[in-house]
Amino acid sequence: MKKEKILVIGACGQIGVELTLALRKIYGGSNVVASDLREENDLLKGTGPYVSIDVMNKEMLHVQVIRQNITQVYLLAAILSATGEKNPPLAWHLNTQSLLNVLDIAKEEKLSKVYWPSSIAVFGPTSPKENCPQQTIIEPTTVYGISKYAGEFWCNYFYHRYGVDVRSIRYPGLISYKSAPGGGTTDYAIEIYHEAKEKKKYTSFLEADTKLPMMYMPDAIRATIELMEAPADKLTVRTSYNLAAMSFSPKEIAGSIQKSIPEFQITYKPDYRQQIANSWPQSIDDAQARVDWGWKHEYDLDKMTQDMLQNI
Ligand code: VAH
Repeated sequence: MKKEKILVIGACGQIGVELTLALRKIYGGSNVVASDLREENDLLKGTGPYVSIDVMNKEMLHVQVIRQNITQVYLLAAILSATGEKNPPLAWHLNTQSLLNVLDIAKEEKLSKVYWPSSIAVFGPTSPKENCPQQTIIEPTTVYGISKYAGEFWCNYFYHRYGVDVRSIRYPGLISYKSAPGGGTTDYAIEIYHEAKEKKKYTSFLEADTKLPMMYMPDAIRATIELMEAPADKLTVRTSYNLAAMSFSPKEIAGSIQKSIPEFQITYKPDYRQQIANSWPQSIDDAQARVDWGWKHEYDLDKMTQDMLQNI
């Protein structure tokens, strides 16, 4: 069997840092090439090869895939929901063209697998708010959601038309402490832990009762690897899998923090991100992921809060 050599594009982002470290533990540091436009993240230094790649330069990317004998690509580079609304054409172009560049190269070089994250941001105000199903009315109202939903169809197309084994997960909001968040609407759920420890207070840019689907990064990393290691014939979804762990509001995460920091105070000052959050479901039905590849989350809100406050 050909030795796997993985290229992670966007390796210095919120997901990329932890996913690169997890993949290096499994495949060996030298077999996971980390790449980004940014400076190498300190946590990655000394754990494996790093190369600066612009995923929008298809020719340069293609040369690197050949030169490094890459067999799998994880494409994590994207402009997220809040940042995307500040420059919709750029967000659409980067989020879709980067995927098409990778899928084309995967087809030409017969790569063994590709991973590309989608998001629950594909759902819009006409999708069911509670237990939003894998297949339902999907009318995204952010350019991030539009680009992710379009990308899901490209993944499905390249799988069925060209046999490219590309796999995808609709991540909920992801919370982590090892690397900075990337300009999303759910970033409040990361900021709140840092400010609770440093200042014992936080002003939320979402209203108190804004309930959203969320997940702790260790669960998201494990889900990604479990999906990529699942037998191809078990997978019935080639657009992108719904994935869920928990749902909570700013008021509820504040309550969880107050169990450890009783003096912590939260106030609310909603901004433009409130409208984005209002367009998304409050909870997700991930039954298909649980059936197809045995997905099961491990972190609930209080278990995540304890781990976050211990490690920040
Ligand atoms: C965002 N963190 O807020 C991302 C995520 C479900 C939201 O995709 O844009």
